[in-house]
Amino acid sequence: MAACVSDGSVEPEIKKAKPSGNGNEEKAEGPAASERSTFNLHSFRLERVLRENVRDKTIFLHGKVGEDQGDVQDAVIILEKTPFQEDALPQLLNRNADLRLQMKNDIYSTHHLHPLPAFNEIKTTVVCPATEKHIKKYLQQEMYLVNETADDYKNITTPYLQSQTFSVQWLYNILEKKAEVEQIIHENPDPKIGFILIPDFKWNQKQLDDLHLIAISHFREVKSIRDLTAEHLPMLQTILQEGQMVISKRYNIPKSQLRIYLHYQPSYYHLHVHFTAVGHDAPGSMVERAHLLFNVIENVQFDPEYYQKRTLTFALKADDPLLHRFKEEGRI
Ligand code: DD3
Repeated sequence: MAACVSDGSVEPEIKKAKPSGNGNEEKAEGPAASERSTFNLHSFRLERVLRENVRDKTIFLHGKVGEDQGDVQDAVIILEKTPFQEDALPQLLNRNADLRLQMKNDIYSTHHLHPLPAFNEIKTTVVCPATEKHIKKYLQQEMYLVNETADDYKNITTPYLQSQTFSVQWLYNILEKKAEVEQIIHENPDPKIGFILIPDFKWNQKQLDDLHLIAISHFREVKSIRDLTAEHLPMLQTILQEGQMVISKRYNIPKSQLRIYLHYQPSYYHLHVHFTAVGHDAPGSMVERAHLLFNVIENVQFDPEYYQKRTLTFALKADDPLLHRFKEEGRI
């Protein structure tokens, strides 16, 4: 059995936690069978902290799993403290709440509140087995801006992308209904202009403030905005209009409060569009990465070869192989 997956046979049958009532009754309960993790945290041995962000309250860890089974694999674990949920406040402020005084001075005092486990969730994302690329992706590094001309794209970026194997299996699993089926918010099944709208897993879907959905095109031939031409306009317009409509209906967020954009460079080379709440600073909404879908459509209408001709600017990490290629070519 792979080190990344547990056999699930060790834990006894346990009941589902119900975070309701006074919040004190679920102490002895655990997760439902369907919620039991397929990843063994106890077999994870921490190697190093890749990155930590005190503001986001996230930490990115690299470690090994399966050392006891002689089947060692790398794993990346991302831990993130979750936002407060208004409907859980009664449980947090419960009269039996465990509140410990830290300091008192005049009218001011500070305390430590120890909520029940069910109200003290940590969002945990696991990549296992993780490749060297995954590990590097999360390493804190210096960034460099690159102005990629049309020639650079042809002579530097394209050969680099062709030499790499960027797996988008997880994304094909979504398109082929092999994973996250119950997460799908909307689908237009047309193979040319259709797409699937699904919550990005960075969003825990518990508050709308940090709404983040992704539209993944059924069409597989567009790697990034560099490939977009007039023939893709129907697809782009469908994603924009249907995405806005579905989100306004389901989440009651008007299109004027959605930031709808594509990344260049993207983190995976299959056309996808981000839909985020305009008040939320989603990672990757900086000027050197985000391209608003509305503007992308207009640019292609203005010139069908806009994205083949224009210089596009983006940031790369110090040890990104693509940055090294730009340096070798004397472009940085
Ligand atoms: C990814 C970008 C990609 C590591 C990490 C994330 N939303 C996903 C697999 C399934 C998903 C996503 C790659 C990977 Cl932490 C490597 O993101 C995903 N499912 N962003 C959803 N719904």
